[in-house]
Amino acid sequence: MALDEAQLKARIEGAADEAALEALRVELLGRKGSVTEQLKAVGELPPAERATAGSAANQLRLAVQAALEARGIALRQAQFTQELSTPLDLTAPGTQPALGHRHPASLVLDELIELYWQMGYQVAEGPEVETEWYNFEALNIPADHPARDMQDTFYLEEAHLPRTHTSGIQIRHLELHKDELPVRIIAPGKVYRNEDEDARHSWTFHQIEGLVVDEGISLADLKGTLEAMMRGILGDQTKLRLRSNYFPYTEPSVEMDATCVVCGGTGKLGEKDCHLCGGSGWLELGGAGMIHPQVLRNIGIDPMVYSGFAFGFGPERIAAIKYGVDDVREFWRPNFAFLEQF
Ligand code: FA5
Repeated sequence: MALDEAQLKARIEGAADEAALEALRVELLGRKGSVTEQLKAVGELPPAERATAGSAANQLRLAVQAALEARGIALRQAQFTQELSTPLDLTAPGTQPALGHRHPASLVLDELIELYWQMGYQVAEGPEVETEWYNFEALNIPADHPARDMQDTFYLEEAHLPRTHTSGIQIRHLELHKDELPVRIIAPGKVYRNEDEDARHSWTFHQIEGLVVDEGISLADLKGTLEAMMRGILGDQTKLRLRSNYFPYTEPSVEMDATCVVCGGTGKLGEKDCHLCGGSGWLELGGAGMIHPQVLRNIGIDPMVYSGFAFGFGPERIAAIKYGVDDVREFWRPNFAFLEQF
């Protein structure tokens, strides 16, 4: 039976909402819809009737499509007008977007930068992918030197590597500023090593490098600077110790330790050795020393006139002490319950 166009249009115009309109679209124009069926039936008519019936069925399909579209627009407009006329409740509570926050290593770095800034230091930066020259050779560590084993890493193409420490920034900065001495900088950044990870070692961590070059700089200046920094960031209750050490780019060299946060400096937890400090009672925070004369010569600075000191600290170790964290690997795990405490 032929469908009545006027009747169909009336039904479409009476659709109360978009869901009813969609149901009607399926009923009429869907794969088994009545308008679709009427179009399909044209092919079964005697050839003489096909042209007239086909054109009528097609016209009906177009009219139904246009009516569906027009009703859709009218329904959406009505909804929009209604939304606009609904009064806005300005007192309704808003939805608070979740804000990120600083990572504990960044908090410590920011505090250190502030402390050094007060002491007159400037912040310098260097690339995370470093050349062998700046990471090792300019620091008095040639290719065959056993000191390379202290900082194992993987190599990229053409003598480049993810930097193993921030000490290359000393060289980069001095090359640029050797004619503007004295210099006083700190250089914070991320570093990478091939480490057997444990509670004190992760394979990605931060360092903050310090460098001072001037006439008449001595080990006493270095010691005073380190103590001022440690008191500033960890408070007077933390005990510090300097012990002699070896770095190819400083002479003499020292290592700086603070009392372990987990065992309180005893090295023991009950009968067992403390898992964080390994039983020593101390936590190594950084290395330092007076810049080796050869390093100054490599850059073109006369070591008979100028001397200086450098140091490099691990902010994660400082954060571990400051916040009582017993495993530095936590800082690099995607553990929000842990990170959101800071
Ligand atoms: C150095 O990297 C020297 N470049 C430091 C230095 C600078 C010496 C300037 C002299 C002059 P070391 O490998 O000890 O030294 O690392 C320095 C500090 O980085 C350590 O004391 C520790 O706090 C931190 N650190 C080292 N390895 C790791 C690690 N795998 N995970 C977390 N922190 C680390």
